[in-house]
Amino acid sequence: MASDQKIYRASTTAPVNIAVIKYWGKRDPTLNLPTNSSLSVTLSQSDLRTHTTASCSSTYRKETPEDSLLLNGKLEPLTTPRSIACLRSLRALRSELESTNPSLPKLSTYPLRLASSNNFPTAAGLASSAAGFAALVRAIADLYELPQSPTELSLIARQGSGSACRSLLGGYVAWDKGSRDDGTDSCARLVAPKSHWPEMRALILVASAEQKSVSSTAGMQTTVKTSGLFRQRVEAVPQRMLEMEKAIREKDFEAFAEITRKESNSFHATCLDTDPPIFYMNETSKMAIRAVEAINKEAGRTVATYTFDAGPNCVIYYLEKDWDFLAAKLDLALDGKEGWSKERTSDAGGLGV
Ligand code: 2P0
Repeated sequence: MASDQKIYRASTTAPVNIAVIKYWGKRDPTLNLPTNSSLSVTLSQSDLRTHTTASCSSTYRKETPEDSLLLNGKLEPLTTPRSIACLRSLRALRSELESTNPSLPKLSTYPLRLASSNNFPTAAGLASSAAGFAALVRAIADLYELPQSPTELSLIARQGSGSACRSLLGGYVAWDKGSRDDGTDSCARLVAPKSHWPEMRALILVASAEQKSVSSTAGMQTTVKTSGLFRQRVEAVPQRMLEMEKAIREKDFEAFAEITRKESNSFHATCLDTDPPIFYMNETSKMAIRAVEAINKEAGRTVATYTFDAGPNCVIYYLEKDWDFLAAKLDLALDGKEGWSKERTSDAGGLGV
């Protein structure tokens, strides 16, 4: 029988998610098991997403026998322990399929080629690793025709980058920290689909597209070791998770907004309490906070809330009905101010999948 010369291919996109209850701290750095549960809102794929094509072929063995990744046009190693963990788990699932159905091509034995691109700055605190690993896992799972659910695949994506597990599901997504040592219950869970709260919108104010100076992985490890505030935070988060889920279930924007901004500020206070301190927000970020606080005060109600990840860029959540008011006031408060890029995304896109 002629050997299989075919090139097998699958493409997918995965969205960015922005946490409103933050993941910060690992109880097991190898398996990426977190010290607290977290919750995020999935952004629209028309605004921020990773596109990934996965292919494999027996013919690749002759050219480049190793697995490879082309990220934004640059060849990157797929030899990090995280990538290896993801590929090993996906190959194991494909291999199971092949052993129960011997007529299937032995894709699990072929070298993999991945080509991935982001339509936003990589590693600038815009959750690029989340979308990146989610797209990698989804693309290979599609290539291998795996029957596993998004929640099951989230266990694999988590090993690539913790926050990636939340990008496999759309809408409002929790990552339950789980209690088992092997991590088999530390996975993503759908809190509500996007359609549950269609008025919700996200706006990103880009303060800097530069790569962050302290990676999340390194930063959170130092925080766990050195911050006293971190221990208080870990105790406070479970109650906040419950309140946030309730706010989302009841579409209570006032409560959603309050928890979101307090949680962001608690996370950044913990970063500051780390030794040496970690500064993700800058003066430009603080300008955005003051602007949102002033806009809410002027409106006499909560029109918008803000959150910052491991970087200076600001994500503002608001309801569609308030866009005209918010946009006009933000323009007044921020336009022309030093440090702000005029670039704004997601203002009309709403939330994803
Ligand atoms: C989050 N962040 O919940 C929080 C908020 C940053 C601040 O998840 O080491 O890139 O790859 O598991 O997922 C960033 O952490 O870290 C993150 P690793 P990851 O979105």
